[in-house]
Amino acid sequence: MKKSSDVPATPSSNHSPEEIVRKTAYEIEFSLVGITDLTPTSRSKIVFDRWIRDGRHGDMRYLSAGADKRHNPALLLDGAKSVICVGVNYYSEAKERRNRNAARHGNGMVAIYAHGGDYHSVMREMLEELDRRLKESFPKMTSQIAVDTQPISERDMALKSGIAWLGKNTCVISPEFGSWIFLGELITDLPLETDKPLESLCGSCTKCIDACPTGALDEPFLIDARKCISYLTIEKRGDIPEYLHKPIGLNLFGCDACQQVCPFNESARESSVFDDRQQSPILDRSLEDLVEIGDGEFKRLTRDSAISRCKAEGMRRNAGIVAKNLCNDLSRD
Ligand code: B12
Ligand code: SF4
Ligand code: SF4
Repeated sequence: MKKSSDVPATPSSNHSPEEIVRKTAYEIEFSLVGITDLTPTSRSKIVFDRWIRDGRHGDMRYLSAGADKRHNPALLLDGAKSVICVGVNYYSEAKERRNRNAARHGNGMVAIYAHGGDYHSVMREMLEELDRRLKESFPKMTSQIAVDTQPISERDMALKSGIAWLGKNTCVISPEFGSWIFLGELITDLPLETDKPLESLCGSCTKCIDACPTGALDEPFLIDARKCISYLTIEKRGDIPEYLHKPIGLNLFGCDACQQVCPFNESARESSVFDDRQQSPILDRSLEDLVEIGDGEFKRLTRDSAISRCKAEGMRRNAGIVAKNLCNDLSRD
């Protein structure tokens, strides 16, 4: 464990460096902050290598690239010693309600993380602010920001830093906010005292496994992305295998099923950062429109939205599948 007295720069107050980090992060409205070092757990390495070897990552080849950095995140920053892990609560009841009512309005469901502005830019701006303010206290500090942008397991970092524990749905779950949290990291050369991991609280519960429409959670704590609706509707290019069309149901972009049933999300709190006033204009478009949406129109409507990730072609494909499922549902009623 690192000692605070090893910190190279003199902080501008009587607080310990760890206290300064925490206080600053909470002032910027991060919901969670924890500190860990850069050594990945051996379990994480074994799990990840097996996951790739078994082809469970599907076509996400970027995950197998950069394995050197993934297994040795110290390569990401010269002299890196600590990782400041942050989480931001993104839950919104209004966004969930919109999904519950989607079919009635001829729309598909969009995972709530993607309803508003792109979380990558929001988290990055918040991390830049954290970086800037910490450099006022530690002028010699060097750092590197990560939010989906670096070849590291952000969940593994969050687990090690004690801000959350691992659920069988593979999401990390915080005692205060459940699993509705985005993760980000500030990798730094500050030698900070590390926090302790939390125990998993799933116990004998299997609600997420039972609720997964496609059986993607075929092993507790491990996913087969090739069957996950989130992967199929966001990351996968080209056709989606026919046998998965029906289980996709009304999920137009992403999927929240394994989080919605989790008992630790029952007391979810409204996000103060990603509130329901922000909504991508593409959410107002009907399935009929989306089946035929043009490339330019899609680009315009998804500027600064995580929905841009599936590209116009993916959106047309997804809308076609959801429209077919909606039609089948209605003809059965
Ligand atoms: C690829 C990816 C996906 C893929 C694969 C998901 C998966 N479960 O692996 C797909 C497209 C399916 C996906 C979906 C979603 N994603 Co995603 N995704 C990522 C990304 C870019 C990489 C994840 C990865 O490397 N997966 C491979 C697996 C093997 O690794 P891992 O999940 O990191 O798990 C490690 C730890 O669990 C660790 N470990 C430690 N102790 C133990 C103990 C045991 C027993 C085991 C088994 C493992 C283990 O080992 C694992 C390997 O390193 C990360 C960002 C990042 N760079 O980390 C975001 C990320 C994981 N996604 C995120 C989100 C929000 C989502 C969705 C909720 C979005 C949605 N609603 O559609 C869904 C959730 C679906 C689900 N149940 O996972 C968040 C996670 C938030 C959270 N609270 O957990 C992240 C961190 C992005 C962010 N910056 O906030 N995602
Ligand atoms: S996101 Fe949906 S499809 Fe993927 S594991 Fe969770 S419930 Fe299953
Ligand atoms: S639904 Fe149950 S098994 Fe799944 S993550 Fe939540 S507590 Fe764990």
